[in-house]
Amino acid sequence: MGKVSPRHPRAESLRVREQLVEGFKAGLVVPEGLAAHGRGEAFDYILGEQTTKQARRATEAAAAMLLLAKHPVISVNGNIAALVPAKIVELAKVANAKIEVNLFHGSARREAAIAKRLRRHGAKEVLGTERKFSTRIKEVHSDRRKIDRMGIGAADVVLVPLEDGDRTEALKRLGKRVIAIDLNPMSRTARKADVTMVDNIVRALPLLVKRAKRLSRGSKTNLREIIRSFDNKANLRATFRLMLNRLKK
Ligand code: PTJ
Repeated sequence: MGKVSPRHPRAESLRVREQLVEGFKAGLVVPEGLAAHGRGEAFDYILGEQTTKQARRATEAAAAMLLLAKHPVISVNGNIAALVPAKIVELAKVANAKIEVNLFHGSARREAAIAKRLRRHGAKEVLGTERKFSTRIKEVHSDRRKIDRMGIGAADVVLVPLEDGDRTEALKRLGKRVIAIDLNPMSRTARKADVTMVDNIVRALPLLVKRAKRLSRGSKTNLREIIRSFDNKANLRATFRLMLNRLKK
C-alpha cells in the first residue's frame, strides 16, 4: 500500500482512499466522488467504522430481496467501480442480476472505462453503455435519467450503492423496489429506499455476497419471511440512535 505502513492506526481507511484516488487517475471516479467519499467517511467514523447489527439486518433483507426479484439490477457508478468491482460481479452471479453503469456526472468515456473495469473482473455483460438500448426517465433531474431499457428500465429491484435521493424517489414512483447502501442514514435515499444498508460499501458488498450465497441455498418461504419481518424505518431510527449514543459518549 503506497507510502502508508500497514501498521498505521488508520491504515485501512487510508488504503481505501488510495484505491479511490487510483480510480480517479484511471478515469473511473469524478472529483466529486472523492468529496462524496469524505462525507461517507465522517458518518463511518461515528458508526465506529464497523458493520452494525442494524446494517447486518438490512443486508440480510437486501440479499433476500435480490434473490426473490425477477429482474434485479445492480447500478454502478465511479466510486463503486473503483472500490468493489470484483464483489459487484460476484453478487451479480449469485443473485442472477444484471449490472448497469449509471452515472450522476454522465460521460461516455467514463462509462466505457467503468464497463471495462467490470469486465476485467469477470462481468460477462455490462449494460448502460449502448445508445440503442438507452431510454430516459423524465422524473430524474440529472444525467442519471439515462437508463438501459434492458436493465434498470425492466428491473423490479434495483440496488443503488452511493446514490442521490432524486433517482431513488423516481425509481420508487416507477414501481420499483430500491435497495440503497449509504452511510448517511438521514439522506433522502436512505429514507426513501425499501431497504437501506447504512454501511461502508467496502464492508457492505462482501457481506451482501456472503448472505446472498447462504440464503440462495434455503427456501423462498424463508426469503419472504426475512423481507416481511424487516422494517426499514425502524432500522434507520435504531441506527440513528446508535450514532447519537456514540456521540454522547
Ligand atoms: O460516478 P458518478 O458520476 O455517478 O458520481 C458518484 C457520486 C458519489 C459523486 C454521486 O453519486 C454523488 O454526488 O453522490 P452524493 O449525492 O454525494 O451521495 C453520496 C452518498 O454516499 C452520501 O450520502 C455519502 O455519505 C455516501 N457515501 C460516500 N462514500 C460511501 C458512502 N456510503 C457508503 N460507503 C461509502 N464508501
